[in-house]
Amino acid sequence: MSSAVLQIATGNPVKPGIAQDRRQILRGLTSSQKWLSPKYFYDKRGSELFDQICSLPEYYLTRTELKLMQAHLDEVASLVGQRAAVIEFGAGSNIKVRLLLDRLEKPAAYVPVDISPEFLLEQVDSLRGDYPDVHMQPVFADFTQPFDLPEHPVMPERNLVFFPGSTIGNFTRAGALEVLEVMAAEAKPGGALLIGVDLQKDASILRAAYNDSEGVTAQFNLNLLARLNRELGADFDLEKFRHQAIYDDEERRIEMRLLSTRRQKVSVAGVTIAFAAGEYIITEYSHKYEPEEFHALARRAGFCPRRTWIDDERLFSLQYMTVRSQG
Ligand code: AVJ
Repeated sequence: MSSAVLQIATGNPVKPGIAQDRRQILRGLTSSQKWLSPKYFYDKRGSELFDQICSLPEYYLTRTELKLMQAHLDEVASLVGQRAAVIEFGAGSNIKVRLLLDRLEKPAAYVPVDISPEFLLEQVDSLRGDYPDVHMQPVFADFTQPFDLPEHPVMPERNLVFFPGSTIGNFTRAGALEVLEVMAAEAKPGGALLIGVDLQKDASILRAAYNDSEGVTAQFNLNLLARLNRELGADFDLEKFRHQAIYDDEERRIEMRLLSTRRQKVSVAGVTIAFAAGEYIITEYSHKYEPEEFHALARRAGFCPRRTWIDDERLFSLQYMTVRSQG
């Protein structure tokens, strides 16, 4: 096969960039509490900065998850069995999918699901040559809503939904339940989920992870404004905004903000947005769970937790669960 055919699951035309998200972006910026979705972080520059974050000494998430995967994927493979279709929510890190496909027994298909057509094609093109027997079928969709799965030339034994990186933490607890419900519906009875979930821990460790000493996370956060300047013709002055990441004890989450250091007006896609001095835009939540709390949430979504692997420092968890059969 030459280049990948995109499944259009949303009915929307496939266009790169955020211009078509203008309305959602303006809705957030004109709310009384201003917000922007973290899904817009990942343009080319944002993805480069995120890669840098992943190798920061303070950012324990990625390396701990990779260690857990290295140590336990053989067990995952024996639980999953032969000819699984791997459905990845978000076209994420190449390294993690490769680790998984390398360990699974005769995987039948790989289906990344993402809102970015560029990332989908890149992901699949970089894997295709190395996994000639795995049917690669990217799906262009917003995975927070149910979507149709493609057919495969080899009938998979079961679906394995893969959602690494604790991206589930971006959602509120209520939102995470909904995403888990979509995953259970996509995995289907007999299917399974392998998910990375970041754990509650000492707030000082969490604050350091999102306020790194090199300021990479600050650049990552501020790049969101640079992206609105580039793609929506906004005129944010990046010198007049500051990165902030606080830990909210009650909600058990990191909250990332872009704080206006003065009273100012900004134009976004032709709309004027006023900021008071000290007013901020919420750009990301990163929720932290106790393992049992996440199990309870997963059970409500129709999963049966089977295995949870946690590192010795109790920083991060890798969880394997199966879809509960009806009744
Ligand atoms: C990719 C959503 C898991 O919440 O830790 C890293 C993104 N934001 N540093 C996270 C992120 C700031 C990350 N996730």
